[in-house]
Amino acid sequence: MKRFLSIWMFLLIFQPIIAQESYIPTKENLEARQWFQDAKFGLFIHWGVYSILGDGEWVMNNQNISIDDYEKLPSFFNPIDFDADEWVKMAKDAGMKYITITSRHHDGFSMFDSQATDYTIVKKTPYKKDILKPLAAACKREGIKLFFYYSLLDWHDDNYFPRGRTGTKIPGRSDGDWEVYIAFMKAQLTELLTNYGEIGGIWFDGHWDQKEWDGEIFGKVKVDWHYDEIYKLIHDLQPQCLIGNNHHLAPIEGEDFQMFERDLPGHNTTGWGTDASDVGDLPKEVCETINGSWGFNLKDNKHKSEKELVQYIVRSAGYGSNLLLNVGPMPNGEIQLEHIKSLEKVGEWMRENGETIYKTTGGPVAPNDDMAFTQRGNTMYLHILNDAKELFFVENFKGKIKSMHYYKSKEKVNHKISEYGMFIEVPNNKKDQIDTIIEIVLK
Ligand code: JFZ
Repeated sequence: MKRFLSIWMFLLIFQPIIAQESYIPTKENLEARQWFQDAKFGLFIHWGVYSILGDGEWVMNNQNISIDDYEKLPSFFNPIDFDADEWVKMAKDAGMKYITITSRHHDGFSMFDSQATDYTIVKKTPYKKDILKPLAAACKREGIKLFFYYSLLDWHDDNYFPRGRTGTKIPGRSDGDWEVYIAFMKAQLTELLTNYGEIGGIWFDGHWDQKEWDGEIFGKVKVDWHYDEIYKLIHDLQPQCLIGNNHHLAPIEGEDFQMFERDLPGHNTTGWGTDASDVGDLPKEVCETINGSWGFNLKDNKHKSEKELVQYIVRSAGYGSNLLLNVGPMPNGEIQLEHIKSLEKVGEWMRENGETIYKTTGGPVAPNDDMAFTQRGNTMYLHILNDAKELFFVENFKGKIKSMHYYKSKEKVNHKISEYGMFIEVPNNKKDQIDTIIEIVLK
């Protein structure tokens, strides 16, 4: 009896996250994971009625816009210049292999036709059309996989109760029924996995909203997210569909990939990211913004340069990870010109150098400020990312080298291997400002 009690005490205190029980991924799922790992580069799209205000996707929370006021936004949302084919073509030309789009963000507004709520693009906007439908069709035509971002947290629906730690000052929120909310999410996920053909994956976000904050640390999760049922539902409907969750924790059973928000695996740059000890073995995905915002931000001119973008792809790949690069389309449905241009440049680079990125795994040495390694079979690609130095050192380099030459010019690379590692000389006249790639073929 005592033992029985102590188990209950343990469960009460630690409230484990209940995951999809003894999840065994299907063959299709494992193949999809391999495809994902090889894909290396995708387009993230944050688009919703918040785009109208040009102040990011958190505007409802940041400006404490009441539910009543926010509900006026859909009536202005009429993206007459939205062209799914153009978006997909832009992504494809940039070298991206998949698109992840916000089907419903924290504002609770569904950008697709849903029978589970009236708060949708079809029922509340003058546009009246589901945007996921043409996007799914365009992706299918172009061989691009489509993933759906789906927010677990909701600032609009009263049934998202108990409320989390965000959106608490939004006027007009009331109490509701958590179980009804879970049923609502299941109904919507069923729609998303039934009405749009084969879906690459579901990208959950908002788990962290329900962690209790004691003024110093984020403690235990207040609610039961029913991940066991939700993940099972998804895998039952589409076994190949990859599940990821932006909870910043070690993977939970039932998930198929692990994501790192604005962070390289193991770095926890933000301090609230994924701890190094929580980096798992699933395929990885880093996500980052093309400027400084996810949703359209009118005043954000911190557009990343071609060099920054390419180097982030390379560094992510050096960790064996994909990069999911975000754009926030404007309320008219167009993507801003600065971002189209940046993506064109990245595309040019990927066409010339993609062989050193796609279908690679992370190399033998983790990326650092100077370099990153990628590898496929017996070939390693050393990406020199610091153009201010001419001498480089790779600590603990092991492996017997058959040949070592510049990827572009095919010229030989001066190097020396000692018991401590490898010294490499990259003179300025051999350097590429963005990435000097050295191909190393092992014996
Ligand atoms: C989340 C979203 O809130 C954001 O709008 C965007 O979609 C991004 C990709 O993902 O970002 C987070 C994640 C975690 C926290 C805050 C924002 N957090 O732990 O407070």
